[in-house]
Amino acid sequence: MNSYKQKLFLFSLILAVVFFFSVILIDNSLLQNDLFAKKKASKSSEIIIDNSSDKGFKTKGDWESDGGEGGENYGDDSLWAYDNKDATDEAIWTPKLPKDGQYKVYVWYCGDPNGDHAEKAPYYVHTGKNKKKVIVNLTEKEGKWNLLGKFKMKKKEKNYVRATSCEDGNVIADAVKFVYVGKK
Ligand SMILES: [Ca+2]
Repeated sequence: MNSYKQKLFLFSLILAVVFFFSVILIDNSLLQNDLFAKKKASKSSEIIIDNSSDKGFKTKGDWESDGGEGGENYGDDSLWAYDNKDATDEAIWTPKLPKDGQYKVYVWYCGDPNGDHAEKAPYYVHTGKNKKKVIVNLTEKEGKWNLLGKFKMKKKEKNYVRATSCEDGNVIADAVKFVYVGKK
């Protein structure tokens, strides 16, 4: 082997070794992240219900998909209902709660590229026979979890979040999250 071939061989060998260890390191870190995510999810008892994929979601009246064009959607898309003073369109997110206790409830909604979303969108949190109305400004804080409040819930009772159309602008139905935060 002449010196050029030796150098080429050595160089290839080093590349192969570096590549081999990179693959192992990346694989291991993905595995760690996956394990961490699973551990975190089970510890916090978090339930997410999205319009596009989950059984706990249903609508009444007229809702249309934005096809993901609003941007900042949770999952593939969001639904929207035209402004309508009769509040005849409803979206309902019903969780299957693991246990009785306090839950923080969050809502996620997509972006507002046409500037026609409601600033005073009504979301109602129903807990058994009680109901709390929370007004949400859908023209800001899009594409993230926004807290509606902390609520005491019993798993045997009917607990759900309901959004209705309103005359202030378009209302969005995207995702809702329930996070168990303790017994009291
Ligand atoms: Ca969605």
